[in-house]
Amino acid sequence: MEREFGTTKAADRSLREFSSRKAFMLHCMSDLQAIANDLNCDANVDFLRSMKSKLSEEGFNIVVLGGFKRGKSTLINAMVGSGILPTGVVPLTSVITKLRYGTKTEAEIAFNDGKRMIVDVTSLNQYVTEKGNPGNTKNVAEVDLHVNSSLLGNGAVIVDTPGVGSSYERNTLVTYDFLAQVDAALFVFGVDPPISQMELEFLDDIKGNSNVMFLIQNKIDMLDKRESEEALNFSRSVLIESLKDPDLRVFPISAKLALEAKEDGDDEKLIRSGYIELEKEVMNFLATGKGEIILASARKRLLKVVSDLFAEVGIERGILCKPVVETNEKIDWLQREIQAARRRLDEMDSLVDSRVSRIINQFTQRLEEIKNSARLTLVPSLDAFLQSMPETSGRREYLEAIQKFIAEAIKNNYGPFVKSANEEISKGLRLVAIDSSTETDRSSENLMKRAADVFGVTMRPTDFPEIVLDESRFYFDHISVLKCESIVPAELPLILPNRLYRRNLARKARQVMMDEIEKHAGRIRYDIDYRLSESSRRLKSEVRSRMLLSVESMETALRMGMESRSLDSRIKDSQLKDLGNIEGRLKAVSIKLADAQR
Ligand SMILES: Nc1nc2c(ncn2[C@@H]2O[C@H](COP(=O)(O)OP(=O)(O)OP(=O)(O)O)[C@@H](O)[C@H]2O)c(=O)[nH]1
Ligand SMILES: [Mg+2]
Repeated sequence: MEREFGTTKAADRSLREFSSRKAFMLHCMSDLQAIANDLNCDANVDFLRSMKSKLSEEGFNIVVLGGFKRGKSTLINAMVGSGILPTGVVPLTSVITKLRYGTKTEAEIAFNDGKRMIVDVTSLNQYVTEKGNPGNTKNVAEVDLHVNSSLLGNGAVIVDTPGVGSSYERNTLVTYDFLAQVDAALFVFGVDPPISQMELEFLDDIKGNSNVMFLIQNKIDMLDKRESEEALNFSRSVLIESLKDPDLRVFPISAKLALEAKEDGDDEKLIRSGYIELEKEVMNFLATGKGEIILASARKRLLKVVSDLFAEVGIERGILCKPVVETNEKIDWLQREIQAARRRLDEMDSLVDSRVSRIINQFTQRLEEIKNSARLTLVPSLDAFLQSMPETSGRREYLEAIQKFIAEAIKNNYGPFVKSANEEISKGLRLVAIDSSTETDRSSENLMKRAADVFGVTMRPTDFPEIVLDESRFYFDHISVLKCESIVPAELPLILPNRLYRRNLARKARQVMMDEIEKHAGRIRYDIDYRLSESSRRLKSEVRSRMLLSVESMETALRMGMESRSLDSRIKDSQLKDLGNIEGRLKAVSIKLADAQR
């Protein structure tokens, strides 16, 4: 039998609770899907189907990052309680490896050409390690490792990344590329050395990309108690200084001891390893942060479907019960209202478009100003820097200093703008989203209330859920500052006398500085434009689909009601009974959903 790998109980609880609440929501969705199906409301059936598949895939990406050989893969092994990932003393992991839940433990290799292949975990090192797959000659895109662990079963996906800063430059790039998909990042560093400049730079680069960063000092078993306290104090103070966060927490752990403890079922050792605290914090953060948002948004969407379906039942019943002449007028009225609601949607689209282009213009204008002032100030400051360099410094040193100067100048020039643009654009977009959602929800609610009134449907105020705002749909992908290109010295003949060499290099450096100013502004402008347009497209389609759901369920009610009017009274009676039945099922789901909030 396949073995199940465990997590600690306390840490597991929060995620387990998330996963059982998620299962409950999925259950409600299936109930509603069956009801919508019985009401012939295809739009709601499709909506519920896609919502179900989205929610069942919803989980948390926990990504383990850090310098090479710090114990990232060992930590993941400790998390799932099994030495499944290859670990070792030479730089090893070279491919992104995702650990997902599976009843059977096996590895699925995805290649760059789209092919996939299942292999036994014992041959994993043939694909994910530098030794088995040097320079990724096997063209592996990533590896999905299916593991039967309760932590993964409850929705976590743990990602192992190649260590940054190893002699394999490509591995560092693989890791940078992956950062956009992170829910929680675990940053692992060691005790000896406690934390290096390279690690601080990496942290500085990635800090804007992840929701939260857990800082982990691994390998504390290599030191005695006093030494490990010293190491912890040292790295904490360096990190506070560098990340400008006086309250940051560092988790001292031994991944090696934690893994041994889990494998041997040794609780005392597990406590000693410091691992339990870390796991508890990470799981709590995920379940109460992202998890709450996912569940609350699912619940609100379901309440909206419930209210649409209630109205549908009521309208259909209204048409069936009342005399034809009386209902004809009502039907005409509702049809006109539905047309008007569709027109309001188009107006809403253009309103969102114009507000988003105003944001784009505002920021591109500010960017243009920053670029222009950089052109006036950065070259003179480069010249001043060049003048200050001592004549005695070597050519290589000279070149490196210039490159560093340009990179710093560009980062300082655009960095603060990018940071504030990210914050302000996210805020601005949120406002647009709130306004357009509120407006659409209000007009759909009004339409429904009046239709209910006209057709004599009794609806309680709670049948109209509050605004549904799905934050994840219109989030804004943050922009970042690119790395600078190097000055290529090859064009400068080395035989040039020093003074001439320097003069030529200075000229080239000025050119590179000007090019970098342009290039960065262009890239940032493109990013603002592209990402905002993407967010606005997502927002419009979200708002539209919500309104259309209400409109389409009313149209179905009208169609079904009218089709049944001409039927003989016995069939009509039986249809009315069916509608009563459906209404009862709907009530049951709405009570279940109301309970879910408690
Ligand atoms: N003493 C001690 N050794 C550890 C600990 N965690 C990991 N190691 C050792 O450190 C070495 C590197 O561990 P890995 O887990 O392969 O490190 P990694 O960060 O995944 O390395 P790359 O994939 O190459 O970036 C191995 O020899 C591990 O046994 C620990 O807590 N204590
Ligand atoms: Mg590794």
